[in-house]
Amino acid sequence: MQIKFKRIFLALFVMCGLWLSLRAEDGYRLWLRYDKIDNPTLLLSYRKAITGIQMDEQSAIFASALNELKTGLSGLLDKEVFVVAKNSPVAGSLVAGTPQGNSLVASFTHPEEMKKLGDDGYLVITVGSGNNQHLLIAANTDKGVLYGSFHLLRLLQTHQPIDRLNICEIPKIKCRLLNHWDNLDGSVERGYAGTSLWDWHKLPEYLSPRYTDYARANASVGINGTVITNVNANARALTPEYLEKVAALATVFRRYGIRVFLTARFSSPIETGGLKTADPLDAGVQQWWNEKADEIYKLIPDFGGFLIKANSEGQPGPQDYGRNHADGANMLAKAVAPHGGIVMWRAFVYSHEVPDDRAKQSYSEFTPLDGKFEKNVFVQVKNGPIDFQPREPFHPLFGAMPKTPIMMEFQITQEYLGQGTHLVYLAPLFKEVLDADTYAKGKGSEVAKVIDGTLEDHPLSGIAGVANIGNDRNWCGHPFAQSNWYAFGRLAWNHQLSSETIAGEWIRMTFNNDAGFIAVATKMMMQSRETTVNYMTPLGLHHIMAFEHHSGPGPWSNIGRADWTSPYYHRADSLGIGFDRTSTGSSALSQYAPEVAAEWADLRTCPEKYLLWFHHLPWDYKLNSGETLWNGLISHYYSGVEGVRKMQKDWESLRGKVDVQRFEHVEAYLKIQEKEAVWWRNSCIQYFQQFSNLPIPVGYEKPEMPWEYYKKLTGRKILRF
Ligand code: GCV
Repeated sequence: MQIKFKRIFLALFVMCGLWLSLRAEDGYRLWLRYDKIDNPTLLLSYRKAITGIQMDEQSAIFASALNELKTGLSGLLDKEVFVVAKNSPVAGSLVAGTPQGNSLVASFTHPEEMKKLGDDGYLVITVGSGNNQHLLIAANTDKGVLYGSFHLLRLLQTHQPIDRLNICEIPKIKCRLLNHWDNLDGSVERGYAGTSLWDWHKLPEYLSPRYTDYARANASVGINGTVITNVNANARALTPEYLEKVAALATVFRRYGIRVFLTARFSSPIETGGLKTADPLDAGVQQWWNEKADEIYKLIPDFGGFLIKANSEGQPGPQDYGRNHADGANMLAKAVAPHGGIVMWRAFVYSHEVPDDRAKQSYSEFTPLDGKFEKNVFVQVKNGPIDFQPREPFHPLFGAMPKTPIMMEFQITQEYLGQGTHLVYLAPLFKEVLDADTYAKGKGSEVAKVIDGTLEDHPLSGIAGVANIGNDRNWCGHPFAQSNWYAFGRLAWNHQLSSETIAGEWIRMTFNNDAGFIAVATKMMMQSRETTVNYMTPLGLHHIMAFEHHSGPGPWSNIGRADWTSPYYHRADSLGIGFDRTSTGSSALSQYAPEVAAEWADLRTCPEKYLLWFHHLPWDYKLNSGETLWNGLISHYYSGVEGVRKMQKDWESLRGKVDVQRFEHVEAYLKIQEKEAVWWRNSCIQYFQQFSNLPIPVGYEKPEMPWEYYKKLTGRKILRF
């Protein structure tokens, strides 16, 4: 086993001056800004500590790490940081021997111990003693070194001490992927930050510098794969013309340890291959996919594999030929297996022709297939059983397919959470799901353990986030939406990190290290998701947004197939509101482990956040607060609006502590958010009032307009392409 590392060594100190930057910023640099450290004492100590970089080898990924260190350190320290030696025998001997003063490196210099770091893990440690101390970044692979380099830079960016480092990082999940819902025409399905980053028109010849910056940002949080095309796939993406373009992108991403994946349209053999069928059991079809895989791997030797949406929302799939999901997935899996590829087969399936509760259908279709998939197949499951709602209980498939590696699918883009203009920090949503106990193997069987593979000892483990990235100058539209990209990556690496820790890191790197600023901005972020749930879908309500665009309220939306309408989900009537999923209703609860089902079925133990998800309750039902359900619903909606107003005040208190450009950007968006929170509140409570026939309690501000007025608003409608 070869050990590769990079070494930064201590040297002289140089004086410096204070330089606080409040220059206008457009957000392009994300959390990798590397402005000069504005704390003079700290700057001096860092400058004293770090003078040069020594490395033992060269590869494309090493060059990326070196570049990042050079750019980052010279920006943060405001001085040139030299690479003083390459192929350093000194550095080599440090790792090969047992360096003094650090127990971690002592244990990890043993090859067997070093193996535990795997392909992506790394050490960032202080070795030696007295005047002969060094910072060492050690890993088994150049990718590990790259991740370690970003870690070291993060320490500096967030003003952490670096004198006695003892860091060992090993990611908990192996495949950490972004899923782009980007179409070949440049549009992005559910994208709110401009059009697609991928400029198909100019590829493969022109490689925009943004591709490198995108890869840097991903690598900085450990994301190691990207599916660059929409799950509602276009067969043309797999034609030679497009594969050449994909290969060009892959050359950029490879330098940052990122593998490229593509979505596969199941009917491709017919649409672009000229075959008569796409039946997965047909030998000609199988051969077509095998040859397609060979062709792709010739161009992209480290191609990751395919993501497939099949027999879902009108997409073609194996069921069109009387076959099942395993038949379809296995055909593709066999095609990529010889090349080391994987298949991610989505479990997001439901049909309005099936009379059963939509929340149950995916479990019903997939659990009988457990154990029937090839070894290189993941079943990719959305976090909840419906569709990326502001709050959902965890999907019942987590823990229900022990023989199959299950990949998590989160949505980073805010389709149902205010889209491009609402400040909603999603780490608390991600954590709520990851930390939920499935009881699949008794207490302590959290969703996180299902997906990191430890619950069932799966060698494959994966997590995907539907990207919120576009070609807007600041990448994600809302300046705070960048935090969701960041948080997804950090949790994919280590799902045990807290939402607060991640928010703190992101704020320090994206804005500044001022303690007062961090405290206020963290509070805003931490409360934002609950605030949004309150003004959109409190107490377990779900899927009551406008049918056409999902951006505004639409509890009245009642067009098209039943399972796309709001009344299907809220079931409000004169007797009460909510979806009965207990044994007296759809019995969806029976799909969970008995402990979970019992807790949620019993009104005394069901958390109120899931109340109307699982129960249809009378308007005068008594909540824990002592209020009636009707009054409680109203107080949640009003507190949601108040929460946004509080965010506005908090942000106002930060005026002058952040550059004007980003300050005003956020200020303007908070104004929109407040307006839309009022829109949600007024329309939902008045709409439901028709059923409850109860008054809005005194003391609350009166809705300005009747719900029919709000019904006519189209929201920030973005056409679905
Ligand atoms: C990519 C929801 C979204 C669709 C999305 C689909 C899916 O229905 O509204 O835009 O399609 O989920 O995840 O496949």
